Amino acid sequence: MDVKHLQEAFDRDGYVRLPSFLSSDEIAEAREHLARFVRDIVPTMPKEHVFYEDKSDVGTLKQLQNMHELDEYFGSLINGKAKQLAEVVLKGPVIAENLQYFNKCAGIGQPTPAHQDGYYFMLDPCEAVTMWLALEEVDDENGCVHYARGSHLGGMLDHGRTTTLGFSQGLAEPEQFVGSTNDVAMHAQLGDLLAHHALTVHWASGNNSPTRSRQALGLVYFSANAKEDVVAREAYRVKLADDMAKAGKI
Ligand SMILES: O=C(O)CCC(=O)C(=O)O
Repeated sequence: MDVKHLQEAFDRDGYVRLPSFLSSDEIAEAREHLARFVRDIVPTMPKEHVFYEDKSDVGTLKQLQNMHELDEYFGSLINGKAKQLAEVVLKGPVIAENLQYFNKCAGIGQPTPAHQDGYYFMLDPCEAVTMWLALEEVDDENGCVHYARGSHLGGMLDHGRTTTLGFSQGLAEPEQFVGSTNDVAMHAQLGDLLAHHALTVHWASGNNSPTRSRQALGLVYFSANAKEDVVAREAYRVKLADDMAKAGKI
């Protein structure tokens, strides 16, 4: 790992890309554990941690939260070399906060609204990194992530409620980033890792492929320096779960 190069790129662009962070054998292993997790653990999870495009169809699973707390394999994944990378780009000790699954099902996977993760995290200072590990090939057709290069330098931006399950907050004015000269489409091969700062604006289109899914794992690390507004986060979590249940989405 070229520490200096990674830190410079992360500080300048707000993200880094690590090709082949996991080998194809390691990704095959992760996918086997994912299938086991979906079969054995998902049915026991709180409904606000499991999102489907259509909740009456278990084949449309789109997102899972906090997988590391429920399973040894995912617990060791979040505490392995990805955590070391988080300590490099954030330049200090980190706390492993969340391991998520992101899928966009073939043909029906919805767009991810433009947002900054820090808006959800409620940290002071806003020092955190999210990693996005491709479990398969990802491109424009199946909805790759886009980053707005350098957007982390502009501070926290206004957000508002969206109707997208799993991404309840979106930028109030995404137009200044989407399609701009700093809009970078992050095509990825299986095993590639993208890592972005909590202030980096990012989004994704829907999955327009009739046959290919778009699966990834998200690993979130907070800097040990960052203080969480635990009360505000919990109040938001409770309100959101209530809103989603009332809307019949979970
Ligand atoms: O997978 C996506 O579409 C978005 C993921 C995301 O927002 C994140 O990793 O922070």
